[in-house]
Amino acid sequence: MIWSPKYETMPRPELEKLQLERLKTLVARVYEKVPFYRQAFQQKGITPDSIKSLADLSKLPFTSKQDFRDNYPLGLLAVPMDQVCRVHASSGTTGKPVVAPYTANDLRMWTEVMARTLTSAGVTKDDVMQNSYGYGLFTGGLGFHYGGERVGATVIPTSTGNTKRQLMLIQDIGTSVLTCTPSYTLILAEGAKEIGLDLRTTKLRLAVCGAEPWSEQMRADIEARLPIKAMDIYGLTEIVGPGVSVECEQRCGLHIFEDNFLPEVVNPQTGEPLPYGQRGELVFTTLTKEAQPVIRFRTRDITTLTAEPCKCGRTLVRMAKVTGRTDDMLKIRGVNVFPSQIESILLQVEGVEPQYLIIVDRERHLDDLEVWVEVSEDVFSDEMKRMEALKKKVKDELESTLGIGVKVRLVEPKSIARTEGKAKRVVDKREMGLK
Ligand code: DLL
Repeated sequence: MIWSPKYETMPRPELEKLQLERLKTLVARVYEKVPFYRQAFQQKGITPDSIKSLADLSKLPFTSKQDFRDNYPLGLLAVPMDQVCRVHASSGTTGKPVVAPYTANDLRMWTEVMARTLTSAGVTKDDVMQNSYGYGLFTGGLGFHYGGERVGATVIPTSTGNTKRQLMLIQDIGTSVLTCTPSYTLILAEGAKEIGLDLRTTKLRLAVCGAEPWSEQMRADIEARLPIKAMDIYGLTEIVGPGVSVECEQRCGLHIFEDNFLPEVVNPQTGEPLPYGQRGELVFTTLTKEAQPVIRFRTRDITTLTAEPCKCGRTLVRMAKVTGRTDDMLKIRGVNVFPSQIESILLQVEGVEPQYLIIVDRERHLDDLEVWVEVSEDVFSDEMKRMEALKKKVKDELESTLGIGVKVRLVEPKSIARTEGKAKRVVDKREMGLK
C-alpha cells in the first residue's frame, strides 16, 4: 500500500518542479531569517536569485555537524521561539547534542512522512505495533508513535529496555509489529529463548528497524531467529528524525521522501556532486521544514542513489542501504576498514553469533586490530579442536577480505555487553587517549 500516492508516485518532472519551487522559497527564507546562512551565502557570493534550477543546488554552501555545534543550542532557528512546539535532541555521545526544534506544521509533516514510512514497510491499521525505540529526547520513540497512530495501528509505547516486560506484552496484547533497532530484535530473541518462549507462537510478523547500520547478513540472521520480516528505515535528528527514507516491499533500496528532503551524493573529499549510481556521502536539504531548515547537510553516511523506476510504483529516488559512515572508517596500518565489512564476514561463518566487538589499539607504534566474537552455545561446549578450527576460519576469512593481520578472540555466549539503544561495536583505544 502507498500512503500518499499523490507525492509518492508523482511523475518525476512534476516532482522536480515542486522541489525547485520549494527550494527557492527555502533559500529566500533562510537568507532572510538565519544569519548563519546569510553569511555563508554571502561568502560564496550567492543571493536567493542565484537559484534558477535544481542543478544550482550545488552552488549552495554545505552545513556540517560542526555548524550545529557552533550554533548550539538554537542559533539556526528560522522562526520565533513561541512557534516552536517541541524540541528533540540527538544523544550527543560526541560532544554537545544536536537540538531539533519543530513547529506545529513540522510535526504534522513528520507524522505524515512516518505514516508513509510505516505503510511502505507494511504496517496497517490492523497491526499492534510495539514501539521499543527510546522515548524522550531521541526522535525514534515519538516519531514512530505518532506515525503508528496516524496509520491507525494500535501503538504500545514500551520504549527501550525491560526485555521481560516487552516479551510479556508481545504475548498478552498480541503484538504483530516491532519497531526497534536491529540489535534490539536480537536481545528480544535471546530473552525469549531464556524464558522458553517460542516467538513463532506469537503474532509477530514484521519489524521496522533503523537508527544504526546493519548489514544484509545481519538482516538474514534476524529473520532466521525471529518470525519477522525486517524492514530498513533511515533518518537523522538534523533532518527530521526517522521518516527520511524507507524500504518498500521490493527491498531494493530505501525510497527518500523527496518532496520534503532533497538528496544528493557528493565526493566526501572534494564535495563534488556525484551522478546517480556512484558511491559517496549523502547530503540533504530540507524543503519543507519551518523551525530549523537545513541546507545541504553533510550526513557522513555513505550510499548511492538511483532514480530507476521501482516495481512498487513509487517514483521517489532510492538510496542503497547505509552500511558505513565517512567517520566510522577505521584506518588500520594505512588500510581502510569498515565495521560493516567485518560484520558481513563474521555473520557468514557458521557457529558464531551476531554479537561482536572490534578493538583497535596501537602496540609499539603499530595499529592492532582485534575482533571479539561470541560463539554459539553448542560450539562453546564442544571440544577444543572445534573451537580452534572455528577461530582459524574466522581469522582467515577476515584477513583475506581486509588484507591485514587480525587477532581473533572467540568469547563465551552472552559475554559481550548488549546495548538497548544503538549498538556500540567499536572500541578505538587510539582515540581514547589510552595510548
Ligand atoms: O537514529 C533517527 C532514527 C530513529 C532513524 C529510529 C531510524 C529509526 P540520530 O540519532 O540522529 O537519528 O542518528 C542518525 O544514525 O546519520 C546514520 O548514521 C544512522 N542511521 C539511522 N538509520 C539508519 C539505518 C536517528 N537504517 C544516524 N541504517 C544516521 C544505517 C542508520 N544507519
